[in-house]
Amino acid sequence: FSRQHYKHYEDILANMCDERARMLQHQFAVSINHVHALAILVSTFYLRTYPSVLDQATFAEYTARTAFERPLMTGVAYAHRVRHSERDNFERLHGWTIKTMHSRETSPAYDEYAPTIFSQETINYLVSLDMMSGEEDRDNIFRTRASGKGALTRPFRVLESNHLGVVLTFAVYKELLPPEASIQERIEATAGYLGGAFDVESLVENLLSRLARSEDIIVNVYDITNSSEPLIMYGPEVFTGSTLLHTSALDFGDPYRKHHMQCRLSKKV
Ligand code: WA2
Repeated sequence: FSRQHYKHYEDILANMCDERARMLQHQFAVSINHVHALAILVSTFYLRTYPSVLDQATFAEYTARTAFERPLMTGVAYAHRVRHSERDNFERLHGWTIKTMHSRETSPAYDEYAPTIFSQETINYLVSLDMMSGEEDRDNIFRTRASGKGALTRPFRVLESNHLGVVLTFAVYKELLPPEASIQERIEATAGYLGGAFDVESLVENLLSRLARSEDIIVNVYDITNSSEPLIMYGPEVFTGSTLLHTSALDFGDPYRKHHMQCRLSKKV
C-alpha cells in the first residue's frame, strides 16, 4: 500500500461514510418531527375536542396516508395512560382487557398502564397491549413524559418482526403546558403516548443498498450511549480483514442517546 494510495482510499471511505451518516440522520429527523406532529394531532382532536373526533378508523386512515412522512418507521400508534383506579371502566368501555406485551395475557395489577388504543394498520397487533410492560418502551415513557421531548430506546428486537430497531415515543399532554412547566406538572398532565418503531434492520438496509457503490462499503451503526459497551444498531458487525476504518458522527435528536456510524471498505476494492 503506497502512502498516497492509502490517503486516496481514506478520503473515499470518509466521503462515503459521512454521506451515509447524513442521509440516515436526515431520515430520522424528518420522521421524528412527524411523530411529534402526530402527538399534537392526537392531543388536539382526541383529547381537546368533546365528543372526540378521533377514533381508530380515522387514526388508521390518517397514519396510512401520511406514512411517506415517516420513512424508516414500520408504523405509529397511540397508547392511552390508564391509572389502576380507571382500569375497570376503561376495559368495559373498550370491550377488552389490558394485556402484557410478551405473554399477551391479561395484565396483573399495576399503578398505571399504557394500553395501545389507536394504531396504524401495519402494527395493529399493539392494540390492547400495555406498552409499559416492555422495559424499553417503559423507559421511553418515563423519559418523554417528564421532558416533553421525544425519547429513543436503545436498539432491541421489536415485536412481531423481531427485527433490530429502536422505538420513538412522544408524550401526549391533556392540556397546553407552558415551556417552563415542572417535571411533576408534565407527569400529571400526561394523557398518553404516541410512538412507533424504526425497523432499522430492514429499512436502513433498504436505504443504504440503493446508494451507489454500496457493495464497496461495510456500514455499522452503534448506540454508544454507554461508551464502554457499544450496542450494535445496524450492520453485519463481523468485519472482514480490511484495516481502513472511518467513524462518522450521528445525532438522532435525543440528547440522552449517543450514536455513531463506522465504515470499512469491503475487501473487494
Ligand atoms: N411500536 C412498534 N413496535 C414495537 C414497539 C412500539 N412502541 N415496542 C416493541 N415493538 C404506542 O408507546 C408508544 C411504540 C408504542 C407507542
